[in-house]
Amino acid sequence: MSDKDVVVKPKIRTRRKLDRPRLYKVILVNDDYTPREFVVMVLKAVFRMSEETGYRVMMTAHKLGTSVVVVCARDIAETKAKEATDLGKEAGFPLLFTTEPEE
Ligand code: TYC
Repeated sequence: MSDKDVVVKPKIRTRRKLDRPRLYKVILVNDDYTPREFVVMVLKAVFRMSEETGYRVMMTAHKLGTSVVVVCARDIAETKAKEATDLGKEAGFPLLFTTEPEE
């Protein structure tokens, strides 16, 4: 066989998780100071939630400590978490949204 005869071995493998970018969770963290209505207002404004969904997500964080708001691409998750946290900060509240990769 000369150098020019390159034998290409077909690579067949199952799709691995590495092929797709990881998704990120935006998490709402409870605190003792931010008014409930303010949290719902932020969820509606930043995450386009209905009053009902916003109230349910807010109450989950209020009762359990945290609540998953949305799962999306990393850059969107980080931008929205900052936007929502900043709305609280501007109003003088310690409202906090964090992000973490999905398992
Ligand atoms: N715990 C707050 C209160 O009782 C309301 C609240 C709920 C604040 C959820 C933050 O992520 C939060 N006023």
